[in-house]
Amino acid sequence: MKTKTCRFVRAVVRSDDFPEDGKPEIVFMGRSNVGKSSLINKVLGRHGMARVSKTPGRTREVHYYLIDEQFYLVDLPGFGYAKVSQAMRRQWGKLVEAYLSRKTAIHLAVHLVDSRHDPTTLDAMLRDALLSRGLPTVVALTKSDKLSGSKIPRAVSQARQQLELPDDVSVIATSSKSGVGMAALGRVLEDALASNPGSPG
Ligand SMILES: Nc1nc2c(ncn2[C@@H]2O[C@H](COP(=O)(O)OP(=O)(O)OP(=O)(O)O)[C@@H](O)[C@H]2O)c(=O)[nH]1
Ligand SMILES: [Mg+2]
Repeated sequence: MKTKTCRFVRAVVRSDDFPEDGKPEIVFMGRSNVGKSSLINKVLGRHGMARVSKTPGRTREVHYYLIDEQFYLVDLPGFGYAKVSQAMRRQWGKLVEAYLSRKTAIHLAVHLVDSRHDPTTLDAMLRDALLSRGLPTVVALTKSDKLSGSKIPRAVSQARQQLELPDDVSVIATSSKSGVGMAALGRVLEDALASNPGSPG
């Protein structure tokens, strides 16, 4: 997607610290190390904007990037990293719960799933959390550069089946390395920004 300016504005650790300026938000969610920060950078065309981790489970805060002074891209901390303590898991759950409850601001949730692996129980829980709130959702299969071409369509239909996605949720194969899927994802983001959250179409 074409953007002019992009800046990091806030790292939220407390549920009462989310921006309340009414600007639209597009949130990137998925398990730790799935490629959230990389995808944000790639879709913005800004290398190094969102921090890409060398060790998984790094991003512990909700990171807000303000794009063209108009809308936020939100990098949510990843779930499912084994080395995180129970207490941190609970804290993560609370923060995500509080984040998702602010329905009106969220125009789109991008749910990232690794294209090489089956969705996990946590992915199913995230899908439930998004769909039960009626949040517009798109599933991005990440790291598709690691699959041979013929395996990509299969991964897309498998993810759709295994996550039992309704027809209005698209599944897009992406790669932050090769750029595959960025045009399609960019279009979904632009459409979401142009729509009112909660209203069909
Ligand atoms: N081959 C390949 N590697 C990728 C791709 N996207 C991300 N990676 C790698 O996967 C690792 C994790 O990427 P991040 O973007 O930091 O993932 P994240 O989901 O933000 O991770 P956390 O913030 O720790 O939850 C890094 O080593 C990236 O270089 C991709 O499309 N292709
Ligand atoms: Mg990250």
